[in-house]
Amino acid sequence: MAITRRSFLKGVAGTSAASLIGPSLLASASANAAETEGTWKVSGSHWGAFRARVWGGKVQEIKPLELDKYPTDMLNGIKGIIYSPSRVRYPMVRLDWLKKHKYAADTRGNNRFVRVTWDEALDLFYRELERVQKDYGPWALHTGQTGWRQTGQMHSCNNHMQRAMGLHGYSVKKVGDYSTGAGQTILPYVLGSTEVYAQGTSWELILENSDNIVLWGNDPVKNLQVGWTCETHESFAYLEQLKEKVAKKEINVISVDPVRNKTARYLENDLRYIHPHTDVPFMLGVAHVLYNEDLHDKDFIETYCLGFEDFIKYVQGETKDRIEKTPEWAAEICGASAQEIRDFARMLVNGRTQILVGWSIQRQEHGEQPYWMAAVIAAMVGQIGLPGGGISYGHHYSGIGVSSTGFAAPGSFPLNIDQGQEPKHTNQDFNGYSRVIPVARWVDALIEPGKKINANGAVITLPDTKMMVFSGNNPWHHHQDRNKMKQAFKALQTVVSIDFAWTATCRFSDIVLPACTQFERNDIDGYGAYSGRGLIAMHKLVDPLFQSKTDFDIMTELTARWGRDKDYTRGMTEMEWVKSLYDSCKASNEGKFDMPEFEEFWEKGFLDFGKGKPWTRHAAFREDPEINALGTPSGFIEITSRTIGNMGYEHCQEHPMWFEKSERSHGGPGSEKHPFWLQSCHPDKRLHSQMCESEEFRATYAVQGREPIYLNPEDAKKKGIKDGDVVRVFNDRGQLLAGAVLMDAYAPGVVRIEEGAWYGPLNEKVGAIDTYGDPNTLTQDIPSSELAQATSANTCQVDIEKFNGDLPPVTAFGGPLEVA
Ligand SMILES: Nc1nc2c(c(=O)[nH]1)N[C@H]1C(S)=C(S)[C@@H](COP(=O)(O)OP(=O)(O)OC[C@H]3O[C@@H](n4cnc5c(=O)[nH]c(N)nc54)[C@H](O)[C@@H]3O)O[C@H]1N2
Ligand SMILES: Nc1nc2c(c(=O)[nH]1)N[C@H]1C(S)=C(S)[C@@H](COP(=O)(O)OP(=O)(O)OC[C@H]3O[C@@H](n4cnc5c(=O)[nH]c(N)nc54)[C@H](O)[C@@H]3O)O[C@H]1N2
Ligand SMILES: [Mo]
Repeated sequence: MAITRRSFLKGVAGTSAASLIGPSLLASASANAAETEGTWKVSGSHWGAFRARVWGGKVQEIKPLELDKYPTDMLNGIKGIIYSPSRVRYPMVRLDWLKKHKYAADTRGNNRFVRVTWDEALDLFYRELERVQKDYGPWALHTGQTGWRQTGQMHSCNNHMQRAMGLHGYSVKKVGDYSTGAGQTILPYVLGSTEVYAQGTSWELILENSDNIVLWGNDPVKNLQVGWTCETHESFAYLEQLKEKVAKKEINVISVDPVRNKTARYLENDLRYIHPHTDVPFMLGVAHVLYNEDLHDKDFIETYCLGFEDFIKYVQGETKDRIEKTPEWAAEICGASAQEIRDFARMLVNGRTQILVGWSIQRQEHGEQPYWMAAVIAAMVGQIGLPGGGISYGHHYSGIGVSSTGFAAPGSFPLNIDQGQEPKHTNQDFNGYSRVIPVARWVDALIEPGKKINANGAVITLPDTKMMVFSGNNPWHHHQDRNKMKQAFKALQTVVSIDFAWTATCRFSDIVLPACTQFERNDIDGYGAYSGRGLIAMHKLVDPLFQSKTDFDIMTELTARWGRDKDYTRGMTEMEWVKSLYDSCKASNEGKFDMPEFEEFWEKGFLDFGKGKPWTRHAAFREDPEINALGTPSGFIEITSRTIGNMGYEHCQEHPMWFEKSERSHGGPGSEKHPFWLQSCHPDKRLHSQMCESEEFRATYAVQGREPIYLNPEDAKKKGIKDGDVVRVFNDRGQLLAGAVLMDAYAPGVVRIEEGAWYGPLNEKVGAIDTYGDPNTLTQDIPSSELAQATSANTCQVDIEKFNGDLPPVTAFGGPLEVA
């Protein structure tokens, strides 16, 4: 998708011309002037380790560290983060909140802010913390949202905020996350651990032993570009070998996906297309074939599993629905033919088969079911615990599958207050409200405080939130249904955001504090989240820009307001903390890994411990299921779970089942009115909303300055839409503008807008069009089920039309409207 810089700039509003051609272009201009001058410094990031050339107080150039053989092109977006016109420059307070009475919640989001001094901003923040604790109590303050803070263990910013808040008083927290909410809740009942965050069978063993690999809703080539700590990209060496083996027909790879995704396009492997959200019917059809053709591993089920008999009655149509889950039944729903379902089932047992499941299919209504059902299929195949066989729920994430060296990574700045300390306010009376709530239910709490909901066997009472504090997360990207959020935010009295980018969350806040980026502070990070490949010294590249400060400095100054700054810092400076994290890490690896003194490490920039030893997941359990019992109630794989059955829920019962969705494409509910399924997969050229503010990098993929929507050329033709057109995407929840990109990789009826696109509402009113293209303008804010209460972002139907009106400018970028 080529797009000229001019037409890209045309779409951008809310920034002055100077800031547009501003720092990032200026930086590259001076780079030309001095191509070799300056100092090279090592640092690391979610996008990998790199060296940066710093000259004239500016970052001029970034190149991957030589250890990284498969760097992501997102490294090209980093400079644009530092020098973005969307940087938070000064402490800002919302005008109406400051000047009007009753917090002026009705105009929250109008983006009109006044500049204040650091002292004024922190005094206001402290005043509000005091007021909320005194007038209400700990239940009225919610500090629980977490997210993808930039890398670095010392400056892990959410920890800084939590520790500072903890020194003041108690507050409401969350359980679970947006990534794997449904998966991490169901799998402990089935396989005894969350599985999603567990190390998986090593790629070497998969390449050596697998005859078939199923990529189930899984796009590792796209998603392994980033890691939770500094990413090594070692997985890509294995994906490269896999590509060769696919070409030589040594391994049969099959993607089960409504989209020919980036991985399938890279590996050039087969695609088993199924309609969105119909994995469970497809899998039930497969189970029917395995059982009725006597292909399932009876010994494995007998030795390692519990509750197969009850489940198979459901498959055979002997339970209350009386429906036999034949391939013909499944074909009606999932769009694969009965023959294709039979072939797929027979393929699974033809040699060694490794099933690799992605996370998107559990970020949907009833997201627990495909996860449970995939485990049941793997159990029926009977290869769990064998190298190159069985099931994994993580091989697309943070280098899972790259063998571990056993290196113990450094710890972080403490999230909690130190032992023996107490907060200023010791009140722990939560007034009958729950002090921990499922992460994705906080907006429901704003709308229906006091409501009781079921969650994983417990009853939760949603608190009556008055104040929220956000740091290192962007809820106006990560949460669903913007118009519902706009309505809900009227219940809040005070919202505080600490960020370096003026995100939509800042726009909808009252007090905004400018943090600096990770490139403006010193830190230390593990290299390879699961492989334990080494250690990275994150050297500060430049001083904090504008009036920004490290989160550490911000919270030091805040806690000083109630005399607890020494407790917060333990009397240590930034570099003393970095060194102490290194020294504890050195101590815990004593005798195993040779680590030099801190100064030598810091000078060198990184430590490399090489490769780990190959390993097979679930092998110990397979070897001896009594001694190495799983963490499930029975110790076995629970195909039927009495514990879940006893909870008595409607949408998650005693074994995996097919439940119709509230919205579904291809003839499903809601598809007559809104025919297209909107998937909001993770972005290829961002980390969620991070890097969207990187102007030149965004221009490489934006269409007329808007976020792309990917759709099938035939669908586009029917709608009179051409490649490069601006389109309006809408449903009953909202509307947005996006730029059409036509691709055969998308099946008819399937469209994608990547999550993390910045929300740019035309104004603060409910229903206002989003001018840039945040998919969460359209998504549903409903729970997966009573079990996990997890986000269901992918259950979403929309319609599309060519936009023929006057194009409104993009309002997402460029910071607040500064009112004097
Ligand atoms: N529709 C839809 N929505 C989704 C998803 C989806 O698939 N579809 N996926 C969900 C998933 S899996 C996830 S993990 C979430 C991600 O949601 P988030 O983690 O909230 O997303 P990020 O964009 O990474 O937001 C991080 C924010 O922290 C700020 N930040 C980073 N480092 C620092 C720091 O050091 N200090 C301070 N003060 N601020 C910092 C960044 O500028 C950014 O604004 O989104 C969820 N939302
Ligand atoms: N580049 C990049 N990588 C990332 C991230 C990022 O922001 N950018 N974020 C990281 C984070 S926090 C997370 S949680 C992970 C997310 O990892 P995932 O949730 O696994 O990733 P997605 O890209 O959302 O979806 C993966 C695949 O699932 C398919 N899919 C979606 N719905 C269905 C369905 O109903 N059935 C089937 N069979 N397939 C379906 C999609 O078409 C896509 O090919 O990625 C991580 N990696
Ligand atoms: Mo995630």
